[in-house]
Amino acid sequence: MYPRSKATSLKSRYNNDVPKNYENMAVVVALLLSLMSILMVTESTSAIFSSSDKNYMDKLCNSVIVLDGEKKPGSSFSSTSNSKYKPNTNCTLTFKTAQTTQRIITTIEKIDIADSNGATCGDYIKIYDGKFQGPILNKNLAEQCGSSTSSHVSISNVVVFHFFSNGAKEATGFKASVALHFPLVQACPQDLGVYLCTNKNCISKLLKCDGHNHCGDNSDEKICSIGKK
Ligand SMILES: [Ca+2]
Repeated sequence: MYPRSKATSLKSRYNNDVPKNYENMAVVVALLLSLMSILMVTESTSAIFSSSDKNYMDKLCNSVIVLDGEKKPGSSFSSTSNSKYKPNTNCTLTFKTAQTTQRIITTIEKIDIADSNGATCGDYIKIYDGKFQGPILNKNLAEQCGSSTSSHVSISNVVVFHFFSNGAKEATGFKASVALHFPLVQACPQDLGVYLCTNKNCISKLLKCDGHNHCGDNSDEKICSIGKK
């Protein structure tokens, strides 16, 4: 038998240890739960953005896609999933910002549209600012067919891509990206979840290092950690 003082001390240690163990377990469970939630968020975020590689304009004709700072701050798409676009295509794809103060950066990342003859494009991609057949964002005709890439920032909060091909020559088409630009976010600080491009466009940090030129000058894809594009 232990002396009373020692027994009391053991008992008191036992009594103290039990809640501590539960406390520790609770901390571990809380950590596991928060880790799971982080993993789930990461997974759903990457799911949103990896799916952008599967966006094809010929499957999205007449769609309207809303860009939202938290859920969908940008996207990218190709003209077609086929090796060449089809003749006689007449297709529009509209992007709108969730908030009217936001603007849209449009970037033609790659372009191979056949059937151009100097300033005349048989097939073309036109980008309208505001509404279909409104002001043209990519005004330079050379940027609407042929092989010149380009980037523009909208004046309104709506852009409409219009892809047209006639019945003659076809080619591989184009790859484009769009990104929300936040002109009202002062200095575009990273701690607000945004990224200041070299060309001063302010995009969501989520669009950095995902393999698509969202800034327009590709600065969001230039300094990336190993293993990322
Ligand atoms: Ca990007």
